Amino acid sequence: MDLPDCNDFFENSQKPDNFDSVRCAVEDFVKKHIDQDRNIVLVTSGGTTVPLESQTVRFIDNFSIGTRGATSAEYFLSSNYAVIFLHRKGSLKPFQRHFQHINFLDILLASGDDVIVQGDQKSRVHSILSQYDHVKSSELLLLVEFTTLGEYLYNLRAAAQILRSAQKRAMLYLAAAVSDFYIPAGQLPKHKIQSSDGALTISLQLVPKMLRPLVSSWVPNAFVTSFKLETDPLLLVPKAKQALKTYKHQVVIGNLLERRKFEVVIVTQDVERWFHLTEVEQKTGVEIESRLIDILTEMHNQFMEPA
Ligand code: 9Z3
Repeated sequence: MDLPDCNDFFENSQKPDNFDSVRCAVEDFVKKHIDQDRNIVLVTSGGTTVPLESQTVRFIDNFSIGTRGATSAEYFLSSNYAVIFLHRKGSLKPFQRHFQHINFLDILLASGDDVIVQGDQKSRVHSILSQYDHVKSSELLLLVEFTTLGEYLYNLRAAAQILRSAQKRAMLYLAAAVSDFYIPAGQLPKHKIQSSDGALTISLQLVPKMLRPLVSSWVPNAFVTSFKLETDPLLLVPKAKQALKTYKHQVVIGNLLERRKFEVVIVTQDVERWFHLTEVEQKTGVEIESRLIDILTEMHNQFMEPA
C-alpha cells in the first residue's frame, strides 16, 4: 500500500484563516514559559471534521467531545505544566467542563444587589474558580481551536515546531480523535451535493500519519504520548505496540471505546501497564486522567534527567 505523503497534504490544503495569529500566540506562550523554566504540554482534544463540500454544508464527524483532553489538561495544570490546549471548537474545555450540565438559574440566587451560589454547590464552585483564577493570572493555559482536519493538522504542526525550542521540557499528549480518512481539497465539489443526482458514493483518501514527521523532525526531543482507540479488545495492545515500534516515541495510551472512562493501558517500549477505576472510585468521581497524568509527569521527569 502506498503511504500518503505529509508534505502533499499541506501543499494541497488551505491554511486556517487565523493561522498567523495562532502561531504568534503559541510562540509568545512557549517563550514565556521556557524563560520561567516550566514544562509545557500540548494537549490535543476532541474530534476533527472532514468536509464533503468546499463550501461546506455536510461533513463527517466523530463521537469525541473532548472529556479526556479537557480533564487531562486540568491535571497537567495542577502539576504546574503550562498547557497549550488544541481543541475542537465547542468541545469541552478545562474548568468550564464542570459547568456543562449545570443550569445556573438553579444554583444562583439574587440577594439584594448580589448574586450568591446556593448551598451544596458553593464549595465546589469555589474550588474550581480558585484553580481557574490561578491558571488565568499565571497565564498557564493557551486555548487554540480547530474544526476541520486541515485546521487541526496545520495548528498541530505549527505548535509542535514551536515547542522544539523547549527541548525535553516539551510534552505532547495527543488525545484528539483525528480522522484517518478525508477528501483532498482538489477533489471536493464546490457546491452543495444535490440529492437530485441520486444515491451518493463517497471515496475517501487516507490521511498521512503525521506522528512520523512529528517525532522525527517537528519536535524530535520532546516526550510524546499518543492515544490508540479501538473497539476490538484483541487489537488494542498489539496496535499500540506497533505504533511505538513504527514512530519510536515514548508512550501509547490504549483505550477501548466503551471502557475509556474507567480503563486504559499505558504501553511503553518496556512495559504494558493497565489502570482501572473500581466501581467505588467511579461513583465517587475519581477521574482516570488523575492516574494517567501522575504517571506521565513522573515518566517525563525521568526522561528529562541527564543521561
Ligand atoms: C483517544 O483515544 C481518546 O482517549 C478518546 C477520548 C478520543 C477516546 P472523549 O473525547 O474520548 O473523552 O470522549 N484519542 C485518540 C483517538 C485516535 O484517533 N487515535 C488514532 C488511532 O487510534 C491515532 S492517534 O489510530
